[in-house]
Amino acid sequence: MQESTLDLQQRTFTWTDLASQQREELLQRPTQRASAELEATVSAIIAAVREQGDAAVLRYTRQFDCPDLTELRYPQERIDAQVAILDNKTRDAIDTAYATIRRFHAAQQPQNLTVETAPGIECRLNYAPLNAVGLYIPGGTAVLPSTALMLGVPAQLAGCPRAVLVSPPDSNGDLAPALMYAAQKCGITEIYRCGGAQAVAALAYGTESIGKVNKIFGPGNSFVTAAKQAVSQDPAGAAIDMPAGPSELLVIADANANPAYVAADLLSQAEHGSDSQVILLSPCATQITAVQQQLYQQLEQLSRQQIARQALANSALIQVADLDEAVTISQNYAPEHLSIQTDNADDLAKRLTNAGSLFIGAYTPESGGDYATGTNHVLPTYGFADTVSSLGLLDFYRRYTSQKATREGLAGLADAIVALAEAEGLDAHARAVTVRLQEQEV
Ligand code: HSO
Ligand code: ZN
Repeated sequence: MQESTLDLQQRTFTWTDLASQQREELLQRPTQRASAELEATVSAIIAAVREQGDAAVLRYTRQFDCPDLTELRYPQERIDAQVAILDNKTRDAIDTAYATIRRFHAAQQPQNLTVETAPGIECRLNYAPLNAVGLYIPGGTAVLPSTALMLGVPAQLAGCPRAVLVSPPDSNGDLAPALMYAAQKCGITEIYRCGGAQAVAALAYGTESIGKVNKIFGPGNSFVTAAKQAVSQDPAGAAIDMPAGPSELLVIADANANPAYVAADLLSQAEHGSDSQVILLSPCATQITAVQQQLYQQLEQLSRQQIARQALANSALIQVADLDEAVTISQNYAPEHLSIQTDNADDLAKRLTNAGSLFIGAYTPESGGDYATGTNHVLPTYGFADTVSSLGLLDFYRRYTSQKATREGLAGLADAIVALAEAEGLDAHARAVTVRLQEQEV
């Protein structure tokens, strides 16, 4: 898209002027490439990986990433060599981010529970770390070592016995030094050089060199997302963290917000991808005009301005009647990230529950949470934030229960169990209780 074609005035609306269908269209996410064609391509890739294992994964990786790759596993000497060349500034930044993310996630450690639900009946809720987790780190237009921390830190804290990292290599067959350092901090040594649907299939079903995992985490492009969906629906495949889509940010700003901050935040999500979506809700027309000007000005300084421009073309600057209307719209849209830049940001935040993560007040840029405040940046998109949680330590555990009854405990519940079994017409259920209580106590 050319510079001249971005007309922000055309992306500016007044909510009360819009008919309900227009409102719906405006807040629709950019269409995902979940076409029949995409699904067919992905299922062909998955089938090839299941049939041919490493040979198929290597073939796709040579085709898309590194023409001469002969081995998927990234050898430890090359990992160490990459870590050794990382500059100190990035190393220190990763150390800082690792510490805050670890602090926030360590506090989420689940506690097993034991409850005596009736005399002689003990019920337990137990948490067990997932046995093998696959961490997908996208390649493509930006290398994201921060995502390795967001997935690797909770995997490490949960004590998952196996944590495997996959990421598409560069054309020399290498993975970025910062990514390797982040992996090393998280204690990840099992690293494979592959990406896309082929990497997801390899993790889900296993190949000669890549052992199967139980659950696959991490964001990716539309091929990765479609592959994750497909393998999660197959009992022989693997579970997934959440349906992930393009980045989203909704900002609520009042007249006193700083338009330079608001624009900078909108651009920080717009630069992720041309399918990112950013939305501004403000009751103040002057604020919206000032944000428009800032967007044009700041765009000029961005290395990824073409991407940001395309994302802005999908986005909306909306004048609302008041902050109550902004709350209603935001709750309905359920954004991945929600930034509140208003005088009463804390109060407003209490009413804004449908979002992956909230960024409260003028000094909390969304990018802070992307890297270093400590919250997880893997968040539900596409409006799933009204039911799906942001990624956390618990996602690396499974929960299961146990119960133990004494003879007296069973006797105390016997009438209830037998009556319910009879009400359901399930005689054997009732008998499993009565047979025990008929016997003489030994
Ligand atoms: N904002 C992204 C995460 C990220 N940002 C990684 C920078 N690096 C999630 O929507
Ligand atoms: Zn980001």
